[in-house]
Amino acid sequence: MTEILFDTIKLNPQLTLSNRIVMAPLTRCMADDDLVPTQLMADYYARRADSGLIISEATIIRPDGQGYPNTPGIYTKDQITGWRRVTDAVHAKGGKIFLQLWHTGRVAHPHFFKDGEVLAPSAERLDGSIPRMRDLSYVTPKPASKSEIEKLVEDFANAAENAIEAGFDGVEIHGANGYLIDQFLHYDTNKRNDEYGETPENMARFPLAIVDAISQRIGSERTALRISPGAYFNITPDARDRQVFEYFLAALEQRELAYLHLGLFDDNMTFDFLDGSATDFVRRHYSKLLMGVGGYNAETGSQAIKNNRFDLLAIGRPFIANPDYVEKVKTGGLVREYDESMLEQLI
Ligand code: FNR
Ligand code: 8K6
Repeated sequence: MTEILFDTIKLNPQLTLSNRIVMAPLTRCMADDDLVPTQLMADYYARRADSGLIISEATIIRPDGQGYPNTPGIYTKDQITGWRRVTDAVHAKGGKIFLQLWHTGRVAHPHFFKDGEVLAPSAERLDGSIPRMRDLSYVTPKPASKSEIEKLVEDFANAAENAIEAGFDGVEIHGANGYLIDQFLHYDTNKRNDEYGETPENMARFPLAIVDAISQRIGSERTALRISPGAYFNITPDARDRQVFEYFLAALEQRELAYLHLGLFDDNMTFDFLDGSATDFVRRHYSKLLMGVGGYNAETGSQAIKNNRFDLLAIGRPFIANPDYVEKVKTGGLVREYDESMLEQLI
């Protein structure tokens, strides 16, 4: 039934995955106070090295990208050294690992960094406050200037280069879940009237500039991207977003990325303006390697691959609960149910 998950799959000429089960990126807030990955994190990732690919927890490209406590970074020497410990541990067990590159945009909070402002496409404040830090309400961001946008592109590329120096097999750009890149792609958060706003071509300009700058720096075959065409987290959907994503996906189709990944918590969710699920929308507009996610188990994920909805299956919460998830799928072992209390510890 689930044999299809154990097919090998080629991401690029140099990288073949031993199976199609991918560990989804999972923020755990366990880096040290300098945002350096710890030995406990290296051990945690190494225990999951038998997945076809691990995608690291979202990792900030620079200080003003931070929106949650103790999320790791990839912009200091110590952070690169800390991540090297993780990639060595994963590689020693035969695994492959990509780093997820993150800037939270308007979801950032000045509580976490000393200098600089909260940057976003437009001065549109997110309602609410930081999970588990409820006294920290979100602030009204400053619309990024053209030179600030160019600097952000440069810093994403520098972070990708640092990831390669730290031993990663590639990077996944976090363009999903309502963070900075996604904020440019939706009308709810992008009210600009310059060359970064108003039309699909303009709204896709910053995301594509990041994809291209990183591809140029480390190779497009080591560059991947996660997107959320259907806004569902940190952003309100707008029917006009469809045209933005149609334009964006056509442009991505012209590039040779390692894979494209849906940003979703639940793939049963449908969006009227996308005529159904975000996954099926992307599949119709993009023909290359696609990673699905959101509420799957091995059986439903295998079925979705057989039905040609996507090619690779990312698994999130079950991997938090089961370090030996892949082995359990292979042998029919009992998969432990995830619950939120498991976030307190790295098992
Ligand atoms: C997430 N998710 C997530 N996504 C992402 O792109 N970067 C991240 O750092 C995180 N962090 C994160 C933390 C926690 C605790 C959860 C539960 C989720 C989303 C995750 O990658 C995945 O899309 C969802 O969990 C849905 O997949 P599952 O859990 O249903 O298999
Ligand atoms: C992407 C980084 C997230 C960092 C926070 C860590 C805790 C996440 C816990 C899960 C949050 C669930 C949000 C579900 C949104 C679905 C809305 C329909």
